[in-house]
Amino acid sequence: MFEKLRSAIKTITTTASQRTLKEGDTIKILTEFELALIESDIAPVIAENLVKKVKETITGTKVDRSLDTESHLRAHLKNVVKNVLNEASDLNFLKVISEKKKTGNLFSIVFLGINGTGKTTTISKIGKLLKDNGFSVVFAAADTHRAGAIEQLTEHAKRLSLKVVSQRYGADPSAVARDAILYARSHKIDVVLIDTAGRMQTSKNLMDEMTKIIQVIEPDLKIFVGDALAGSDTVSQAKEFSEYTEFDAAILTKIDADAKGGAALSIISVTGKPIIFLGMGQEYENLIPFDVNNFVSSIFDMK
Ligand SMILES: Nc1nc2c(ncn2[C@@H]2O[C@H](COP(=O)(O)OP(=O)(O)O)[C@@H](O)[C@H]2O)c(=O)[nH]1
Ligand SMILES: [Mg+2]
Repeated sequence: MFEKLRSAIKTITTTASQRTLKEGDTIKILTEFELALIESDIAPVIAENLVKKVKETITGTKVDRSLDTESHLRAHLKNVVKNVLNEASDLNFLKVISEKKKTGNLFSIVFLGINGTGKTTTISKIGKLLKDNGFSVVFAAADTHRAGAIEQLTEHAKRLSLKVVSQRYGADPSAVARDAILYARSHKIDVVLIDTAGRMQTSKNLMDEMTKIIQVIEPDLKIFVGDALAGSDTVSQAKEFSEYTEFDAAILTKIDADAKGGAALSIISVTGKPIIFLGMGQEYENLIPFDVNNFVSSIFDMK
């Protein structure tokens, strides 16, 4: 996982340790580090900020070369990255849902993101996860634009033995979502998962549509779904969606397909919102909780 980012960090720290460190060398190493971060899909402004922080913490600390410059440098970088990640808000997904359930009220989640990032697939995975954890679930097929979108969600619902609420193509997505909420209330369902249409970055109509769904439904959670493979594009989508919809958390998909890893760090840093799950493939089980410590270890700790 995140092999590219991991090997960039390894290269930099190893190179650094093989040099006889002189004044000025740190700057050179840090510049190389910054470039490596950017190549691993970390947004330039974040890379710069990280390097600045490393510079601040490393200045004045004495590197005992006989000890191990490499681990010294790596430990610094690791701390800085960890602190950045820990600045984001926190969300215990299953816990917040379970707490709402105890009050006897319905929990609704809207999934947002552009076409093809994995929203529908992720909703199915979440549907299975919730079902396995004892929650009753209904899907709302509120992507009424994309050909095949309703059938795709319906097929997943069938396989998972879950109910899907849908209307015809072209129907008002807010109306579909509202229908699903009414259905869930009258059937005492715990959670409604609302699929939405992907917004092309230029299409204001679709963005307005998302805003309308959010206003009508007032969901308990708004989750942004981003494709890790799209790297820096995903970071700018996250930024834009965050500004328009103020989403609560993100899920990054396609991590299995050799994603570089920088997008994860950038999204958290840019939006201040946590990543709660990683999509690791096309099967229902291929969804793992995102954990800051694991992420940081997977990048920094040498095996
Ligand atoms: N490898 C991989 N493919 C995924 C993952 N999540 C979704 N996909 C695939 O990405 C494509 C688009 O997914 P879809 O859920 O339809 O995206 P949507 O347009 O956002 O609803 C499909 O072919 C999915 O099977 C993942 O975690 N890993
Ligand atoms: Mg879809």
